[in-house]
Amino acid sequence: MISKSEKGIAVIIALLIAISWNVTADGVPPVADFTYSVNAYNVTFNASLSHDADGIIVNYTWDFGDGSVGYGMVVNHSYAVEGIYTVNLTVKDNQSMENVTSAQVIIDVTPPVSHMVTLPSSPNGAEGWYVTELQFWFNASDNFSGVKNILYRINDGNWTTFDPNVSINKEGIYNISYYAIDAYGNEEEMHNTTLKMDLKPPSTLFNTSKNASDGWYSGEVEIKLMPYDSMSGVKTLYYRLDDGVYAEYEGSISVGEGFHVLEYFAVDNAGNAEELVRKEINVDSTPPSVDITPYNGIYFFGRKIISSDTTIVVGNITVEAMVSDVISGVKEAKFYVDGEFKGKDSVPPYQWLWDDFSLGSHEIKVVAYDNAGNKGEKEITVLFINPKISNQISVNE
Ligand SMILES: [Ca+2]
Ligand SMILES: [Ca+2]
Ligand SMILES: [Ca+2]
Repeated sequence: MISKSEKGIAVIIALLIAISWNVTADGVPPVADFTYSVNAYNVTFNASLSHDADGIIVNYTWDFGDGSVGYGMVVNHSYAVEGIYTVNLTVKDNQSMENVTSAQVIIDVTPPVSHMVTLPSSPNGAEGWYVTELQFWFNASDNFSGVKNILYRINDGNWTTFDPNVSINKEGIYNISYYAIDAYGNEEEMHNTTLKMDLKPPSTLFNTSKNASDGWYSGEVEIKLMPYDSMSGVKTLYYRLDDGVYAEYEGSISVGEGFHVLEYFAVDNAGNAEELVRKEINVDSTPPSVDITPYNGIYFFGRKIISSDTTIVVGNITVEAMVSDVISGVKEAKFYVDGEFKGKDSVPPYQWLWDDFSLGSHEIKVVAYDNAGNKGEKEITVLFINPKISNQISVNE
């Protein structure tokens, strides 16, 4: 322990020493200062900025920081390996007073190393494709002088100094080149990488070998599906008919009579799937069946009096077509007499009033159509006796 009085004595002694040093100091010490320039492993040191206020500098001593020393105002030194060296310069003046200064000298002949980082970190689609918006950036490190900047370009665009993240949200194939430069200007060899982005699913064109009429095909129909994709291309088109198992589409699809459902979707090479398409395909290849009354009997003003092998009608009569259709249903029935169109009916019962003047035999024909456009016919021969007496009677009344 030092007592309070001892402390005071120690301070006084220290002051006396300081005063005596100042008083006995003979002149002003020099000031050490230097510059240097680096060329790969070679450094030129120049201490001409060093000075002495009241004399001259008589000695320059360099400690190069790698275990070797040198002398002189301007010296060259070659380092064996890269690194960061602390260089000390000691200058001595003509009064043998010294001063030391130091600087860190970097030897760096190795370019930086850069990497590209993406988000998502790897392709999130099939076959190397990204299927969502993509971000990328660069990381770089350098051995000694530090990374100055990273340059990149997309396709044949301009070289750009990398700063923030780069986003790509448009589908395409991007060739990205990049490299880093360190503070000493050492340039890394260029990296090249390709990013492929496909954001849109394919679509499929639907084609048929014949046109539908009111939603009906009048016979077996060939369906052609033509998928296309703007970016990665179509990989597979899947389809199924009527709740079957999905199969790969290879050619056309034949759809026969009945009510059918065709479902399909295409997948591109990046794995994007088209939304399921559902088509109802209704095929009716069977024509309607047709029967006609009057038929095989003798009719008197529309009433059947007796059956007969032939058909004889006396007085006007409502001709009725009995039409039925198994799949698409009856659309209409048309009535012809001796090839001449007389009338049509699209609501059952399918009828037409035959009241022409006649005293002879005629061909009555009914042509019936189903909703798919199939045509069924029936023709009968009728002896039609209609002198129009009833009309004359009604007029006279
Ligand atoms: Ca470097
Ligand atoms: Ca696509
Ligand atoms: Ca039919």
